[in-house]
Amino acid sequence: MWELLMLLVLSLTYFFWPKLKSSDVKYPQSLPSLPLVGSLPFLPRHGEQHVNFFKLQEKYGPIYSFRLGTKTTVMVGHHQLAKEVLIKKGKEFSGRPQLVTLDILSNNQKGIAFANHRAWQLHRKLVQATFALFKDGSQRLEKTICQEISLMCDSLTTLDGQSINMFDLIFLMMANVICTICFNLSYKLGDPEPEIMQKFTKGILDSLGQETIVNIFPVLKVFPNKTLEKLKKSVNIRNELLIKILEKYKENYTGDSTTSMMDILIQAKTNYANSNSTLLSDEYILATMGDIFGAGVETTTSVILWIIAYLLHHPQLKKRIQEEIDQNVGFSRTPNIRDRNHLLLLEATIREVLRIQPLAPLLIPHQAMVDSSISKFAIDKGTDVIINLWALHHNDKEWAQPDQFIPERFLDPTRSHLINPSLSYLPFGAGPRSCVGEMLARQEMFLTMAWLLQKFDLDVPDDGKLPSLEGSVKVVSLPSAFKVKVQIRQAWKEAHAEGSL
Ligand code: STR
Repeated sequence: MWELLMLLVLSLTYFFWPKLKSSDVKYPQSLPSLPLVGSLPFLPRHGEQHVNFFKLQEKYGPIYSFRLGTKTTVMVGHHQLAKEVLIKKGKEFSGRPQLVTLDILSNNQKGIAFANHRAWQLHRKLVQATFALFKDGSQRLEKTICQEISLMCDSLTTLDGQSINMFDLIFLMMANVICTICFNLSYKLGDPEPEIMQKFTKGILDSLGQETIVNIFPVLKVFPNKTLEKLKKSVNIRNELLIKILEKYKENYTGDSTTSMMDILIQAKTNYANSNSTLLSDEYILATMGDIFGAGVETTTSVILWIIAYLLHHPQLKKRIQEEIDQNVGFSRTPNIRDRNHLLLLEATIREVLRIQPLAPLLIPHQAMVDSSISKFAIDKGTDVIINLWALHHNDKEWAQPDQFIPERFLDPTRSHLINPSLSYLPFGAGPRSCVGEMLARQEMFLTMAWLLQKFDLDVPDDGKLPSLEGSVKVVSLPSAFKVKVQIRQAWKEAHAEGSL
């Protein structure tokens, strides 16, 4: 109410006229636009944003723009244009827009995901250095992941035959992998910390998912706003927990070895003492930790639930993946990362889930750092550029029956190797802003599903209720809650009963 009132007052005092553009420069076609409110009245209000923006391509083509307040946003929905933005001109478009909500989350553009230049570059490098620690041939990443999956499988064994929502167990597992990488720390089922983590993550996602007009008219943030309050509260709870972990880590820190992201960040702070020290203050470290935690837990938890949801809809496919596991791995050992070369149907299924249900359907918005162009269109410095990944993944010229779930499209006709059926596929983005955790995520998805399907049958509960395949997008595409009937596989029981192991 306050917001609307203020809007009215503002519209009487201010007039934001669309920018006058010189006639010889060609800009992407724009949706209609009015003073002050811009294209807001012309944007569809119902349904999923990414689907609406995709539909607008029918009228406006694969690149078009709209105005909100004083800002111009360009929407890109074709892979060639998307790659020009993300890769070819990746540096020019590597900025991030400043939004009131994201400023709260990132403590004014600190961290990685929503940070702008200097902070982002340094912290991205340090996170990459952390992942390199786990890539050193010692298979540390694989061991960490497998240890957590093994604990999850133990918990599932005690629930044999029951229909459960697997969210809590998967969330705990993913949180533990990330906490091991960041702090050499993990939690047990029932510990208070994972519960706190679930709560603040939900609070952050719920409030980010809410359209809030302060992102368009930042002056309105001086008025009471429930969404912003909820976001601030959740971010504070997160920071309190992370500060506690950080302090404890520092107490025990000796500097003798480098095994976690905290070690890397503390060492960088010492090494760069003069030049970059403000960029490595506790506030910056906290923001990076928050990003890595949020990105590492929420995305992989959702994607595993999506994979399971699709398998419940396609029980024959699940059976075929299990046969593939039985033939290539058997029951005498657990799956490992080298099995990725053999469990092709499982790998194809993961790729297809990432296609049909991209985790970040609009990626994270980019911003032009300099005057630039996309194809023949001029893009002014400061313009926001959004890549509609959903449009890329659902383009019917690139994908046969794009709305159908067909994992086999990622296999050659003889089903003996994986293929890239289309260039219109960027589940982890691309270029300088691409996902830093891709390798971790791919290992987590593969190993979790291989272990689960080796030992368990995942079926629709006795009430016959199938999971919904329509998620809700709150930055990340989240599946609705659903139950799975978890049963230890007969074949697994028999193999173990024979004492053949
Ligand atoms: C999830 C909730 C949270 O507690 C913190 C974050 C910050 C990083 C975000 C993450 C979020 C959602 C998924 C993001 C990630 C950065 C990269 C990742 C947006 C909001 C993706 O692009 C999928």
